[in-house]
Amino acid sequence: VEMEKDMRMALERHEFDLFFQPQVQHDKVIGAEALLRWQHPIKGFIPPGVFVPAAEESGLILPLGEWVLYAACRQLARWAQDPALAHLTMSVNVSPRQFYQPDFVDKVQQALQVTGATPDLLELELTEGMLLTDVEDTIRKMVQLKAIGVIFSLDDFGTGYSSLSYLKRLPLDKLKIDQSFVREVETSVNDATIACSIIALGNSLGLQVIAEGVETEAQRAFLAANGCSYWQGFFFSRPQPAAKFEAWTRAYG
Ligand code: G
Ligand code: G
Ligand code: MN
Ligand code: NA
Repeated sequence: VEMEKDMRMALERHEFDLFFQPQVQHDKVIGAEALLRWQHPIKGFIPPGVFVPAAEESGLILPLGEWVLYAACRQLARWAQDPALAHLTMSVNVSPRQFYQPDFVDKVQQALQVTGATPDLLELELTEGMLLTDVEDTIRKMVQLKAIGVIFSLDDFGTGYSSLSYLKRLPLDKLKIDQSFVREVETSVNDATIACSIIALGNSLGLQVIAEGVETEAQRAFLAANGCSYWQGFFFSRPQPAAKFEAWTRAYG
C-alpha cells in the first residue's frame, strides 16, 4: 500500500525513466528494449522486479504502462530524425492487465499518433501466460495492431506453458529465449537442448529468435552455431539511459 502511494507520486513527480538495451544482429544494432527504472528520491533505486509486480497488483500498471508506451514512442520518433538511429525498433514490455484492457488497441494507436512514431518500428513484448486467458480476444487484438504494422514478440519463452498449437495460431513475429536457458547453455545439456529446440522451432515457424541474457562470447557463439542470429545481453551492453545507448549504438555500428 505504501509502495502504491509512492508510485502514484512518482508518476506525478517524473521519477520514472526508461533505459534502453541494444538488440544485435551480426554486428549491427537493430533495436532496443525499453526497460523501466525508478529512482526514488529517498529510497534510491528500486528494481522493476519489485515495483512492476506491485503495480500490476494495484492496477497502477495501467497509468504506468501508458507512460512507458508514450515515452518509448516519443523516443522512437526522436530516433527517426537521426539517420544513424532511424532503423531501430523499440520493444516495449506489456503487462497482462494492460493487454486485457478492452481499449488496449486504441491506446497503442493513440500513442503512435500523438508521438508520430512509426508503427512498424514498435514491438510489443507479451508473455505466454497472458495470451492464453482468452485466446480469441488475444488474436483479435494482435491482428488489429499487426494491420497497422506493430511487431509482436513472445518474451521469456520456454518459462510458461504455451501449447505449441497456440504458438501456431498467434500472429507472432519473434521469440525471445529466456535468459534462464542461456546462462548455462554451454555446461547444462538440458539448457542447451531447450535453447536449441526453441531456435529450431522458431526458425521453422518463420519467427525471428532472439537470445536474452547473453553475457559471454562463448554463449553467443554456441547459440550462433545452432541457428540463432539475434542477441541481447550484458555481453553487448547493459540497459542504459537514452544518451548513453545512442552513443554506444553509433560507435558499435
Ligand atoms: O530491467 P530488468 O531486467 O531488471 O526488469 C525486470 C523485470 O521487469 C522484467 O521482467 C521486465 O520485463 C520487467 N519490466 C521492465 N520494464 C518494464 C515495463 O516497462 N513494463 C512492464 N510491464 N514490465 C517491465
Ligand atoms: O522479463 P524481461 O526479459 O523483459 O527482463 C529483461 C531483464 O533482463 C531486464 O531486467 C534486464 O536488465 C535483464 N538483463 C538483460 N540482459 C541481461 C544479461 O545479460 N544478464 C542478466 N543477468 N540480466 C540481463
Ligand atoms: Mn522483455
Ligand atoms: Na525476457
